[in-house]
Amino acid sequence: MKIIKIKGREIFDSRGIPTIECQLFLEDGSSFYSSVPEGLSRSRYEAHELRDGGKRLGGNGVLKAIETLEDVIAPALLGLEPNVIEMDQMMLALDGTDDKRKLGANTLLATSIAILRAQAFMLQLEPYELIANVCGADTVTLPFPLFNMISGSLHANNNLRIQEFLILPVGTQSFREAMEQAIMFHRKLKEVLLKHEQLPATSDEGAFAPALANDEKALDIIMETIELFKGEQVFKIALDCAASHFFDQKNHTYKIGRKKYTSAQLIEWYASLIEKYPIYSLEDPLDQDDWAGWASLMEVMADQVQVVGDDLFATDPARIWHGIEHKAASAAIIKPNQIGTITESLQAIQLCQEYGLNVMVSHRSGETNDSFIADLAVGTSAGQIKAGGCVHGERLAKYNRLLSIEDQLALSMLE
Ligand code: 2PG
Ligand code: MG
Repeated sequence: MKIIKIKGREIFDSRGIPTIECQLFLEDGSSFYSSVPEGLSRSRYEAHELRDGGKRLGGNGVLKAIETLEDVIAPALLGLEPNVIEMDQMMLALDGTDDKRKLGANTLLATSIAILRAQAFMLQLEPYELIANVCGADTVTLPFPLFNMISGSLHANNNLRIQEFLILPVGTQSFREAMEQAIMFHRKLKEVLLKHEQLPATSDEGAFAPALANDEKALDIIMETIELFKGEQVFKIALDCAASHFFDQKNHTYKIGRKKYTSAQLIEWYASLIEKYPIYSLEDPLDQDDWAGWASLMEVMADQVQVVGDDLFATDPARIWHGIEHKAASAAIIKPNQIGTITESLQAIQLCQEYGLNVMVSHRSGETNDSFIADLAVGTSAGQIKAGGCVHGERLAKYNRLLSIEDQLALSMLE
């Protein structure tokens, strides 16, 4: 079944910032939608995003990207059967740059996801099943979810330097059970925050954004909530430090409150947090270029916590490879819009899996209702996913898609 039309549309993401929606039509009249997210705390190494610039919508318009989609990409794909791997290669060749600056990672990813959906439909597969096929996998597993509960730093403009305080409902037997525990945690946390005279305002990611004095205070509030589940459910904590955003390039120091830390001092601070709180995972504990710092952090704490590279790797197989060679991390965040195509995201995941790095598929702070990352996490058996807090439709779109996939898989086991 051939592609007969590809249309782009400017829509708005969860923050009211323009983004691309792609609609791809097959000759039988069916059509497939996709839309793409945008991060706020971005890595320097992310692929280029096409934005209009100028005055309209604060320069964030994506009309140029849509023109590119319809006038440059579509003509190359029309009349062909959807095939995501082949078409990603064609688009990469059309772009021809090392950072996607010609066609834009946002344009490429929107097209790539719509092609995947059309191809899956043609083969009567779910998107996650097609991803598993492409990866040569016979089985798939649901990812373990990490739920964002408190936002700080760039995501909340408060005094917290750590960007995300996430919880993991450990020992849960299904995705649904994990989700239910997280929902209850969110409700209890709201009560605890109110008790501490904090407004229960939420951040873009659907986590709370309280005006707390410092990071330890946020951890104490999380611990107070964990205590309320004693005897019923155990929770662990994960932190996304997003340290590149409090790293001072000039002085090569990390700034937390009024204090300045060297890499070694910051590692000591993390070690003290790990000793005091049940921390399972540390994401971006150091700057995206501080490879030596990452390697020494790994030496000190790799057997105590998962060390996750997000800004460090930017979903780029070349940077992940560098990380593997230098033993810089034990896990990688995968955000397809950091790199631009599904094929490259799959390459990044496979590289991690081959060399023993854990994989955590992730949303962005600016999201749409597109739930592609849920299918990506299942189809690749990624192991972990983070898609924000327990409120806001664009976050729940991913979690709800996982609930639906979990049901489908349970049914297919019964057949
Ligand atoms: C992160 C992400 C998602 P952003 O740093 O992990 O939580 O934030 O999308 O703003 O880069
Ligand atoms: Mg991150």
